[in-house]
Amino acid sequence: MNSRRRFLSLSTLGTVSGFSTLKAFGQAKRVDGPIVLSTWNSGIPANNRAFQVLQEGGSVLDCVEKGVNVIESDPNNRTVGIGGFPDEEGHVTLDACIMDERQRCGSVAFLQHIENPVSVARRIMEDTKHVMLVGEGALNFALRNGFEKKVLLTEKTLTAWKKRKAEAIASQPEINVENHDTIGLVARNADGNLAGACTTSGVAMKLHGRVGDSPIIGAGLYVDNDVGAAAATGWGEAVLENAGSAMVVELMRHGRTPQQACEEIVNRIAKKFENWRNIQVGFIALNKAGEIGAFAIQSGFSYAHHSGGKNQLIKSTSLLNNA
Ligand code: SD4
Repeated sequence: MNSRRRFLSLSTLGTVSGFSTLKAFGQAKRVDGPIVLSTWNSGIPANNRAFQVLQEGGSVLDCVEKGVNVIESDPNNRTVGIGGFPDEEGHVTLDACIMDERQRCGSVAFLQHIENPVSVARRIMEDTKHVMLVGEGALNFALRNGFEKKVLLTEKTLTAWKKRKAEAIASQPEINVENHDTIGLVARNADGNLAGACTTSGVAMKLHGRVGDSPIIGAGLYVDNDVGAAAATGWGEAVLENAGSAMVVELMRHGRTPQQACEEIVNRIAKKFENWRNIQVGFIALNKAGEIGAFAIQSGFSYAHHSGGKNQLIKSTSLLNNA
């Protein structure tokens, strides 16, 4: 089926499940072909891998998983997987989730010793009747399913952690780009199907046991194959309080473009979160038609967009202009 006919048939399907798909995409500027969209500078290598998976015939679920795996396995990334910054007690604890075009989702939180938490989340989604496992239960599940137990704290990260500990720097809202690298990645394959993944070690120096927005379906990530997908980065508490990613998708369902939806939810967070001027929160969004959007509270948020054969790093617009 050519892509135009494929898109039309998907739109028709959308009308079966409700009025909103046509309403949302009647005006949309349709973009053909696979699209991968992800957060921050590390989105570039993640997108490259994700796109390669699609080219090799992988599913859109494989694409989002393998894309973020690259960043989880990069010891130089301080906010995801191996090399991730520890909590205030010195433990690296990871949060991740994944969601596919069939509305299935999997999630892990407060998981230690496993390099690729998003792959554990996928196994939970595919091999159990549950969505989310946490802590020791998640670790035991991973070990039972062949994941290797690893030391995630690298020498470099340990040195940085000791310095912060000595300076008594507790977890605090961080707005600098160097402190954010959580990867949220959403994709649409050539058939028009959507999936997403999100993975992080969370905010540095968090309380032991703290879980952020990233593994929470609807907060750090949300995918609705009739509508679109969104992912969040930044101060997770503000995203959690506003069910951020689900709200972005819901606004797209009701006709907002991805850009309008991201802007509206960032504005809502700014209105409701008292300390909003001192935090960063950013969203990326992709709709079924292939349009994208991104918006953040602070300047400095970047995202990577792979479409039409090009993988580009783009500076997001923001509510505050404090570059
Ligand atoms: C969290 N949202 O744990 C994550 C942190 C993050 O870029 O996105 N950093 O709150």
